Amino acid sequence: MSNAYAPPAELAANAHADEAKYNEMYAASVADPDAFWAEHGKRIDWIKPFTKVKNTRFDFGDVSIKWFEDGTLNIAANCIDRHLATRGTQTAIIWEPDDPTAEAQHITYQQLHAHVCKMANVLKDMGVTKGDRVVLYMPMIPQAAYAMLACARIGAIHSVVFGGFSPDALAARVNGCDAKVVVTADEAPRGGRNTPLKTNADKAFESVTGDTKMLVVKRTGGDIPMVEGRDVWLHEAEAQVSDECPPEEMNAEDPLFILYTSGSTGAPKGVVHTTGGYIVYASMTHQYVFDYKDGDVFWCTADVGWVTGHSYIVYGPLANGATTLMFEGVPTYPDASRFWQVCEEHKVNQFYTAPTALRALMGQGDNYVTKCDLSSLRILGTVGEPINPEAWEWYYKVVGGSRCPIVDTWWQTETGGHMMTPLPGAHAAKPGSAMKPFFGVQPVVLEPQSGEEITTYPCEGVLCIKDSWPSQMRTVWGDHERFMKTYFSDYKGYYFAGDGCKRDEDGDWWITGRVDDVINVSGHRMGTAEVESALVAHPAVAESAVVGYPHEIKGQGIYAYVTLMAGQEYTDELRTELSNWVRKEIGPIAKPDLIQWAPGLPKTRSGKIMRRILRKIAENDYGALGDTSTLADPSVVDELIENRMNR
Ligand code: 6R9
Repeated sequence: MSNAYAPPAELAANAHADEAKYNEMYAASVADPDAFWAEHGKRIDWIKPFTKVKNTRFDFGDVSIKWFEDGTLNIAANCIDRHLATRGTQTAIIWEPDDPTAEAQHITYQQLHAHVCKMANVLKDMGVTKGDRVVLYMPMIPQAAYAMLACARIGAIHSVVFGGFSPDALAARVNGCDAKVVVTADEAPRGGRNTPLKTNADKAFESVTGDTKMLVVKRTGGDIPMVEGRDVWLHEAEAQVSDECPPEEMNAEDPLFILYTSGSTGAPKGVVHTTGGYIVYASMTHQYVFDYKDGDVFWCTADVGWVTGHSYIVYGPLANGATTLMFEGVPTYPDASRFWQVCEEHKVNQFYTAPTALRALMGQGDNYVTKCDLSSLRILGTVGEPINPEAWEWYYKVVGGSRCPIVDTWWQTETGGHMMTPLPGAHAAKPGSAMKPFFGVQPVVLEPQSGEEITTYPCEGVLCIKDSWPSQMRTVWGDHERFMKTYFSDYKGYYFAGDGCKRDEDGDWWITGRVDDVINVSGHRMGTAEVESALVAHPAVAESAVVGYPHEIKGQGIYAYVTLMAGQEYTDELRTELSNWVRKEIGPIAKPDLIQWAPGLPKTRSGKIMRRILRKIAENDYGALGDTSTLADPSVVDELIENRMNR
């Protein structure tokens, strides 16, 4: 039995939900989802109120997910306009720039309204109308949030591409959704260095096939070329437009955004989220999971390029009238105290980050934390990957002073919001456990082969979800077949998350990691197939197989086995070249940590690479290689073991 950390009594007594309330609300949410969500759907301002609540089918071949389908609303109006009367002068966004000596900005709800309306009018002037796609390739600056909300205001669908992605990756996403405009900035400062976003976007545009325009934010003032007739400076265009822009009336099921994410096969998928269910669920989880109260300062350290930034920097907090902190920098610049200094300076109440950042900071020593005044902190959160108990305990004791409950939130790009997590006032959290499903979420453990539900516990198996929740993804952009095949074909009648899980003797949930060919590097999802296709795109490479291996800081590292073309020499220079090549093809987050030359790869007689074996070799776990009798040539395994890379 692992340790469990109960919330302080006072916190539990004042929380939105204590244990009894959680139990009561959870029971109601699964007993009668229609009634439960009809009630909680009211947390949002509807233009035309919904009369229908849930209309969802998980039948493979006929998957259809609709929530609040006859209601209409506008998300930007919910995140901004409806707060103006009561909190117009309250800070909506605190922006903390990369440079610690530069002044933070406080943007009020009134100011947010003006900024968003102006950007919306600029986008309209550039020809963007309801349903058009707009790609954002942005630094972590307030304009990233303005652009998302500006799209929401006029009914355009945004697709944020992480600023660390390469020009090729950007071009694929711009073409993938046929974007009308790409919003970017001259440069993105991070950790004291500037990423040349506009230059990257220019390179991407060499392979953009549509008639796409570029809207450019001046962030650093760096010298960048503008293309006449294609590129527009935001500050120039904004000077020409009004700061009023009426919000478009959107149907609950109109798409809000597309976010590309990695899967086990093929190119990244465009995950589609819609309007009504998404905002109901994002705002409700933000309120309950972080026990958000009026006046709190909430900080989620994610980048807006990931779903966490969408739901818990922008949409959830702003729908709740919160003060949300946006940080441009990195945890270790100028030193390992940055996070904690920002918490002290802005009196942060809820702090939400990734285990990989905690592991990196933990290694730098406690003094970076303890020299800061962290007494404002009330709730801590983690997301993105499993957290190891050591990092959890460090977070709890050193950062939280053993006062602050930790919410370990399991969810995905596809789920739109938190799926399993302790509620801070309700559950005695166990380090490493995602504990309990959020309201309306019905997780099940399936036996991986038979697909049978395991109802006894403790147990272990694959994690599936039995019924829909409001912020579930609706489809893959332009490919509903792929949506059904990816999530509903392995285990019929269920949403298959791609993760494995355990349920312990108390019925608490533990996520054990991906069971597919997706690896999780520093909390970022990487399809091994994507890295492989980048490698084989190099002229010297004949074949490659990529797997994850345990990495102390990153959680998982990228281990690539590479077979070269006949006649190519296996040299250290080429190894470095290939690493840099992947970096260029996809982005720095995909750069392999280790490349092992593999003149032969273990294959079945039908030619299928046996990744299970490659994973074991990368993990240094030869005792568990399992059955190798189906290999076409078992001797390649010995050779790979002999030459495996040290880590
Ligand atoms: C929100 C986000 C999703 C994958 C998911 C799982 C892993 C996320 C986790 C976690 C264990 C947690 N994951 N949170 N694993 N405990 N608290 O991260 O979305 O980028 O789509 O990644 O991340 O493997 O399937 P996304």
